[in-house]
Amino acid sequence: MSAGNKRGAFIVMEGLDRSGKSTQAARLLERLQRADARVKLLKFPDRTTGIGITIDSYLRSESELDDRAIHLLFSANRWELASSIEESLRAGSTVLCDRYAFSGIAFSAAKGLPYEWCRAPDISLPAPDVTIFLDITPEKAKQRGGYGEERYEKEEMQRMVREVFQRIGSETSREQRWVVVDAGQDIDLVTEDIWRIVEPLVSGVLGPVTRLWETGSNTSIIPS
Ligand code: DGP
Repeated sequence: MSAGNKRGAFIVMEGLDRSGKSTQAARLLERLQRADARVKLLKFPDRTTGIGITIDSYLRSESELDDRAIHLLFSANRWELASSIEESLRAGSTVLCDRYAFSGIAFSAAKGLPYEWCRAPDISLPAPDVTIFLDITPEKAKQRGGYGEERYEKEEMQRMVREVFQRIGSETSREQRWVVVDAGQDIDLVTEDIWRIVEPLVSGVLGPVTRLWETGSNTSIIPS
């Protein structure tokens, strides 16, 4: 990270189940480390916290919960880590996040909950500087190993999730960039496409951390 008043970049990766997100996040982490960036990799849901353990049990179909209740728990799981994300960014670390609030909207709206209601609990979370959407057809994703092990890994569900992701992308502001990468192509080409997007951010970002979907002030969620 070069001097000046730059902070770390906040990079989010989103996509359907089996889109290759976790593999690409691991590759990107390694590359950022090789580029000498201080970097923190997070994954949502974070299944290690108290809330995360409840989410994990729900995803494995070991417990049942009302659709709205589980939606709010996914959001609370992000809020649990919001101030530590902001602190890391301010301290100059790049934060790389495997899934974020966009998954929150996509998966719950795909179940039939109203889009605006789904977005509401995540308003004011730290906003990514770029969101990389790994786009793959549900047909192609299904052909990859492991599909079908968890609650949402069904082709029809994934088709609706993809449609909501496309709506989110079309509504994302220019400042909060949404970049689509073809995740159906060769794995190394996906890695290269991602690196081209991320490389300019490795040296840090000017300006404060912004908030998701806020219309008013950019007040920090942690005291300065
Ligand atoms: P992963 O660990 O990336 O395989 O994600 C687990 C599953 O949880 C996956 O099917 C996507 C889904 N998911 C992730 N975040 C959210 C969320 O905020 N809300 C809902 N309803 N589902 C989510």
